[in-house]
Amino acid sequence: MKDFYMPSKRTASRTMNRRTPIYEGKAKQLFEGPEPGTLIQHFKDDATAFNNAKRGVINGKGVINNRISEYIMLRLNEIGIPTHFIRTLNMREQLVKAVEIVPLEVIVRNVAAGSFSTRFGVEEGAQLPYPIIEFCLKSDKLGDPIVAPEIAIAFQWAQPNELEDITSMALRINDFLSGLFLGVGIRLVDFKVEFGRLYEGNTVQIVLADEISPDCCRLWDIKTGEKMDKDRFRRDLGKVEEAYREVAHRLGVLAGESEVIATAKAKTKAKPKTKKKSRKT
Ligand code: ADP
Ligand code: AIR
Ligand code: ASP
Repeated sequence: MKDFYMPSKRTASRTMNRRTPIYEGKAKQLFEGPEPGTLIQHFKDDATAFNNAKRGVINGKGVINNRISEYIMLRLNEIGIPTHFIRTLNMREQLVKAVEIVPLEVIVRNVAAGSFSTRFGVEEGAQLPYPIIEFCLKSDKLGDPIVAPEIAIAFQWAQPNELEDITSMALRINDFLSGLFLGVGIRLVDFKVEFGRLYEGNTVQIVLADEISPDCCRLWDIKTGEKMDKDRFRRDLGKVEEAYREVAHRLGVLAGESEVIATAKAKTKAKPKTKKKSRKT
């Protein structure tokens, strides 16, 4: 007998597809948020490197990056860095404030690695005398070329005062994250962040946007020097999923694979709610 209350397949799929997609990126998707000025950021397992030249999937990456980025954005907010993060919605999604992205990738380096080592012939692992900031134009087509601040200002990609705000925030983020990772036995080698303009009433403010996760940081184990980030994927080093999970585990945001599986099962079973100990710090 047909269950009268069961929605038909058509109705169910219509309900599930109601969100308006805004943008499909390489690692994330953006959907229209529930309130004006908000977006839903969906973290995928897709991985790309070298500006889309290499493609693959890192199983569970989206879940882990969602958690790590939430944790870091919240901690940064506590020390006065304004961010786009509002709240986590589910395992792969977070609600964020919609911003106008400044089209620059802001890279902070503590230790020579990656393209820096290649460009200047400096051995990977050489400690830099102080943190070095590089700006790259956000353009996959052009291969994210490095831009001098003068060029960014000349082409109005950013105003001089915005570059000042971005630089000082990037250095504060670096100080804070270096300490945070050091505390869990990880060396923060370098990272990439993105900033955006948040328009509220008559004001516009530069805020940290996008994500901070092993996709956009170089993280090396202090004791062994082992890489715990996307370089494992870029360089075919293997144990990619394990490395991402280990970072999450050390930060205390994911107990382990069992939690991902348990949460997924709990969702499908829809058991009556029981009081659980909060994991939030
Ligand atoms: P890509 O665009 O390089 O493929 P992603 O797959 O990570 O990168 O897609 C996420 C996109 O969303 C990025 O282009 C990023 O600049 C943009 N973005 C991140 N946070 C916000 C935000 N709060 N408002 C608007 N756009 C954002
Ligand atoms: N990055 C740059 N573009 C995209 C990303 N994710 C990050 C890398 C690395 C830092 O920026 O993950 O942490 C410097 O990268 P590179 O390749 O310029 O050495
Ligand atoms: N994020 C860029 C890409 O997806 C660069 C990189 O991570 O290597 O290709």
